[in-house]
Amino acid sequence: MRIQLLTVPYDSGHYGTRMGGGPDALIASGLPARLSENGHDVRCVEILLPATAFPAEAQSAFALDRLIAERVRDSVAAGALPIVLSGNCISSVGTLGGVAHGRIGIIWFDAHGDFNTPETTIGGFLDGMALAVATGRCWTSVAATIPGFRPVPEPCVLLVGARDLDPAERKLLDASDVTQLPPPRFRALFGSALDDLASRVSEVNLHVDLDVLDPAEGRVNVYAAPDGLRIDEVVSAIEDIGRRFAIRAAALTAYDPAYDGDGRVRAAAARITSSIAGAASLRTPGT
Ligand SMILES: [Mn+2]
Repeated sequence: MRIQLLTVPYDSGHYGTRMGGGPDALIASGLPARLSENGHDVRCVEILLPATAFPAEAQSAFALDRLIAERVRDSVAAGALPIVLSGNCISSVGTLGGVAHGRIGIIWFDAHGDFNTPETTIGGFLDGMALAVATGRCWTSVAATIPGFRPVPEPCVLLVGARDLDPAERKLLDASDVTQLPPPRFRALFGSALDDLASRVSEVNLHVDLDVLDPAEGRVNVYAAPDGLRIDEVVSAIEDIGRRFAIRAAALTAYDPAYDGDGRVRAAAARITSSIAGAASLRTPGT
C-alpha cells in the first residue's frame, strides 16, 4: 500500500535532541527500504517548524500539530497511510485533526497514561497530557486551532500497556471512560476489549509510544518502565487490530537513540512499522 512516513524530529520544541533524534535515526536505519521490500510504496515527508521559531514547549507542540494535521490530511486524501514518526506523543492530536471525518477510535500503546492535565501533573511535561488533550480534557482552546481536530470520546479509547501513572493521573483515568489495559489485563482481555471498541467505531488511530515495550526488549528512552509488553505481544496485537478495524493513521513515538546502543529498539520499531503497514493493508481496498 502507499505509505507516507511523516517525520517530526523534535522533543519539546527542540530539533533533533533526545527523543527528537528518534525519527531520523529510524529513517537512517533503513525503515523505508524495509517497507519497500514488503511491497509498499513509501514516501518520506519531514515536518519542520520555521527556523526562526523560539522553542517553547507547548507553543511548539501545537504549532507542529497544526502542520501534522495538514500533512496527514493530504496523505489520507492521496490514499496513503500516514505513519508519524515523532519525538513526542502530543503529535497524536495533530494526526487526529488530519483524519477526523466522523467517528474514529484511538488505540494507544504506552508505558504511561499521558492523561495528566495542567492541574494534576507534577512534572509539567506536556507529553504526559497528550491523551488528555486528544480526549478534550485540557488545552482545549489551543487544540481547537488544529485543523480538523475534534476530541475523541473516551469510550472510543483503549490505553494499552500503561503501568507507570502519577497518583492524581491514576484517579483521573479510573474515573474516566477510557478502557485501561495494563499488561496483565491486556493479556487476559485484549480480544474482548477490541470487540467492545468495534461496537462503537470501525476506524482507529493507532498510536505506539515505543516505551510500551519492556526494557528487556531494549531501552527506549529516559522514561522506560519495567513490566512492559514483549515485542511479539505488540506485533500480534497490531495484527488483531488490523483484522477488526481500518487503521487510518499510525504513529511511533518517544524513541531516544542515545539509550539504544545495541540497536534492539531500532529493530523492534522496524518490525512494528512493518506490522502496522501489513495490518492496515487488510482493510484498505485495492492494496
Ligand atoms: Mn507517551
